[in-house]
Amino acid sequence: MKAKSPWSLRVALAGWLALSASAFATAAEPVDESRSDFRETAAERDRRMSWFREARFGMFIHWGPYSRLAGEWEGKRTRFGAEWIQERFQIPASVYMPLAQKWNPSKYDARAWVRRIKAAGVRYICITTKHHDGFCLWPTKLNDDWNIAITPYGGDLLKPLADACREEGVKFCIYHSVMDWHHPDWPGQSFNDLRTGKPDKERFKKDYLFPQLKELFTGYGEIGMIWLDGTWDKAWNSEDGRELEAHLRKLQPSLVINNRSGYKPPQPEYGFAVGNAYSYTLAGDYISPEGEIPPTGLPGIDWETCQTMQPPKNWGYDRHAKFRPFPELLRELVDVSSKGGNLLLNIGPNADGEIVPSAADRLEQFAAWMKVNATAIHGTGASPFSKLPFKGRRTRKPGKLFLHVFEWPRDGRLLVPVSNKVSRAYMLADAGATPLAVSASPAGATVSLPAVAPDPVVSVVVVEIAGEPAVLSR
Ligand code: FHN
Repeated sequence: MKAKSPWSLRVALAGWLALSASAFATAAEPVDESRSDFRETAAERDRRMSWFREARFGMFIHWGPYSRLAGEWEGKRTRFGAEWIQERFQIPASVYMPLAQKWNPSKYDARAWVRRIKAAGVRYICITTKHHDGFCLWPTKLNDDWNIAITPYGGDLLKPLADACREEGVKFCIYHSVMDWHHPDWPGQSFNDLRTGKPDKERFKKDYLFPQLKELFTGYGEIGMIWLDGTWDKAWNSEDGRELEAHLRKLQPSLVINNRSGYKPPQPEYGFAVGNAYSYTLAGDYISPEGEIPPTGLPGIDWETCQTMQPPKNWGYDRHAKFRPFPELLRELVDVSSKGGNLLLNIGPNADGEIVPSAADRLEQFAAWMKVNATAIHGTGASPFSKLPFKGRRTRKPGKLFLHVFEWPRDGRLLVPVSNKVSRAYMLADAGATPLAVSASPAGATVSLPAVAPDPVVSVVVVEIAGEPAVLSR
């Protein structure tokens, strides 16, 4: 696809915003009542989205009966998508169900999970309530054979997490797959060799999907965001997605909804090549690029890159797959933040309910970095620069630029291409904020750096300026 100027994206976006007038109508704009009775002004939307935009860093949790298999079935490996193992090896329900019936996450300690994840600087947790295999992590009343109540654990895996999130001040969010390989009425791909009768989509929506969502939105306190998924099956269409969004808006008007309900209004061209077009669908409240980061920020569009720690695309725990190195994960968080997006980084707990050591280790490294540098991530805005004369990224807050330096300049000098007067510059890691020397030139402000970078992966230089950054084109 020929790269288009950001201008074309803005024009297309204006069209999309006008089309979705019913989502955030101002008094003057007409409202398309057919879509839903959900109405909000742009200011109300900004207030509803504010926690999400401030957060910058969320944690995805993929957990289910597939975690018992951990990417291996009868000696064969999935290679990717450990949570898709039932599909990879075409395991019928009659064989897969006894697996779940033995699942006992006896070491599950939701409070310990949340504390460890919160320490890593994560502001919201999004757990799979039900993935494609249809297994429900809560004791739903809407099926009696495919939920946590049928396991030796017997309790509710969601409630302790929702409670711990609330007590620790972390937003509780949920992932919910529409696609359901188990339910007899799901009209798409199924592995339920035990089901009888003919699938019926309307019955699936009215008697299962919608009432289950009501269970979740009335039984676990306020839910920050829902991460819908599994709506690419041709059995599910845009009108189904619109209905699903409208149902959710009625259940909780404050909810943030991702873009994967299946609803697909007319789409803009982004002006750059995307890997997974489904994840870039412009719908709901934000787009969810999967395993990829937009090349530039997307002004006017809320977005969140979701990413695994165990490539390629292992969201459920895979006992064999390697974990991505921490430096790569941290620089990804910085890159996403510098472009005004969020990172939803995934962990796959093991069958016993433990955060496996390799994941725990990376959370600890995030915690150590965030303890010093969190202010350069949380609540920051996108960088005002299109490119920088050093290897790194930049985020900003009013009156402050945070320069995240990946490679420490050999000459010890950091050029900041702004014409603003710099009132102060210092290392964020320096508790005493010892002022660094700054010299002005037509190219911008040059900061003299300490001889050694305070952090081996990302060191943050704070540059305080008056007013909006006046960027010097490079
Ligand atoms: O098929 C799922 C996959 O298992 C995983 O949940 C990811 C997370 O972004 N979403 C779907 C693939 O796009």
